[in-house]
Amino acid sequence: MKDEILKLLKENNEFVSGQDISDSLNVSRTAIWKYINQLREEGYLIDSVTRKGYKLIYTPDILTYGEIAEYLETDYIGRKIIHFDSIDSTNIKAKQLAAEGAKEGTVVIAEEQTMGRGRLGRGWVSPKGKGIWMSIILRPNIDPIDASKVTQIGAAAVWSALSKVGVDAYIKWPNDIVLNGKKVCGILTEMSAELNRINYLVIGIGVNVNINSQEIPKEINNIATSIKAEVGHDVDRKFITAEILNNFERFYNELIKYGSIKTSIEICRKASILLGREIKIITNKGERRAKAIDITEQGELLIEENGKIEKLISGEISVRGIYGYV
Ligand code: BT5
Repeated sequence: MKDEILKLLKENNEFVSGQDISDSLNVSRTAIWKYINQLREEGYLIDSVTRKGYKLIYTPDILTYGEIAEYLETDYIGRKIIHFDSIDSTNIKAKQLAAEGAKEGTVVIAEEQTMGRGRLGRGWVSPKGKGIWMSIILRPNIDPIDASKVTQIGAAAVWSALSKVGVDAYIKWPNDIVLNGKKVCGILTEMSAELNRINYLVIGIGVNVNINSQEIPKEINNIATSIKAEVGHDVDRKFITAEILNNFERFYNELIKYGSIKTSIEICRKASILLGREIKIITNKGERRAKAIDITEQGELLIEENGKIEKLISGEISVRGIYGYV
């Protein structure tokens, strides 16, 4: 109901009377008052004048459903958004909600993460209101071995959203988006599964959007960037968030309906920063050098080492000139 009241206020640039809201949404005047106050707490400035009603004066830059809905074209991804001003990690929250039975497509978004997570226990810097820190809950009926395909879908969805706002990025297999040689987005896919059945997947997407270059912590300054730091101005987090979700649903539907991630792979290949280059593969057994040849229809990286071709399903890749590696 809160979102519907907001929509009504947005559609009318003028005062809308309590009676009109009450009539069109079938809600009591006291309930309206309660929702208006909730909106004010979220940062909306709403004027209220006796006998005239309510008028929306200012809309905050927040990633709630009420703010994203106008750009959303999906059926089920992001149709329920659980929004936090601050949280430890959206992936942790999403896993908890998934374990409690949250529906496929539920999205957790936070303005700030105090314990944002990367892969292998690493951290993810997530300053308030400056990025997109979100996690999508999925329940695909696929083999657990194919779970990493969802990361490729996520990378393709983010890349396409950035491309739509004129940001020309690259994809660094398996889970990074790179802008001018630095990391602008990371993806963390986590899974709860039995031997041959997935209970749920959580795909966490972190995009550095409006972080000023001087706000990027020193420790990651040489490897990380934001869209703002590269293009020189603020960009619309709401539109990009919706676009990521729109693309994600399209590409994900291909997987669950046809068992294919062809569209995503085409994008991951076209935008790849690795293909054709000499790369360093970092594993817990040490480092190897190889040439990145292709990304398969299954989302694996095809590499060539001393004339031998091999497939990687996940990993840590380093390339000359990217993230300062020389
Ligand atoms: C990733 O890990 O790239 C996955 C990041 C996923 C973040 C999202 S945000 C929403 C959701 N909720 C979470 O808690 N996480 C997900 P990895 O490839 O392991 O890269 C992590 C490394 O990137 C760190 O060790 C740093 O070196 C660097 N890093 C940390 N914060 C960064 C940032 N904001 N931008 C770019 N690089 C960063």
